[in-house]
Amino acid sequence: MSAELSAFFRPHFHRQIDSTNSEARRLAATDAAEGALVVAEEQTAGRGSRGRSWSSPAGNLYLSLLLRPDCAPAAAGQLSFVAALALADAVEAWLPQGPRPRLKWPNDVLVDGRKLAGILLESAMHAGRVDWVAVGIGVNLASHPEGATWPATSLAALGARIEPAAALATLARALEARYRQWRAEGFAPIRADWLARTLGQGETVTVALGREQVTGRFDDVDGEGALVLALPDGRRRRIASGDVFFARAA
Ligand code: BT5
Repeated sequence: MSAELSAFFRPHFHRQIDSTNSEARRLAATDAAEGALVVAEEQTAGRGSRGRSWSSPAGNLYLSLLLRPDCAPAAAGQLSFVAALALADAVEAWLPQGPRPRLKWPNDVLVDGRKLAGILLESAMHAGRVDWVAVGIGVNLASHPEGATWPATSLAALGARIEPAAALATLARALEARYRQWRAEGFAPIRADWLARTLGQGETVTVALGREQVTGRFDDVDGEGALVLALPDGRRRRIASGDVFFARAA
């Protein structure tokens, strides 16, 4: 695969790999610079969050971008909102008409209530600062799995045929633009644009946190990207990571 990419990116293309995030982690260990971009046509061990797997047959897009934002650890999670928003920008370009992409906290991209893309952020710290962040993104272009926990979709199923190289060019542009915006202006405009596209704000949601489940009204996302729930007893609870389910169908 080859794609037109700006000078910000140093691409590493693979026909097949275990996981682009694992490769980004290996590159980070060899002191690769920010902008290293691992792209694979197919993954044999694509990963979701919390040990889940990501279905990764050929025909879809799998990439991981290595960033070195030199920020405090608490700010690193903001990059998953940067990535989700960039994906939404790209999906708007791929689907100029019809259903709009919507964002589900923390970083799923849904179209028609179905999951089109997933994001996996991994990072390492050094001396109290963020050393590197790998932003892993999978986009279902040609196919999507049936029977996933959350119903899935693909651009093909939505009527758009986009080749991986063309999808990569669009998404890379959007990622670079949103990352530069975050660096220059901070989290506030990212958070505002993300909230404008989110699903379920003001509604009752249930968040699965490992063995515990919390139900409350989705009030806000705070300055660090945590979900803020208003609980039935009037307390507010801040949640840093978990899986959100809506009371009504999305
Ligand atoms: C995610 O996890 O949504 C993050 C996925 C990140 C994948 C990219 S691909 C490039 C890079 N390299 C990697 O190894 N990973 C990243 P999570 O929210 O945990 O969702 C995983 C769950 O979604 C699974 O348990 C399935 O139920 C479902 N699923 C698996 N494959 C899917 C797919 N292709 N499309 C939609 N849903 C899927």
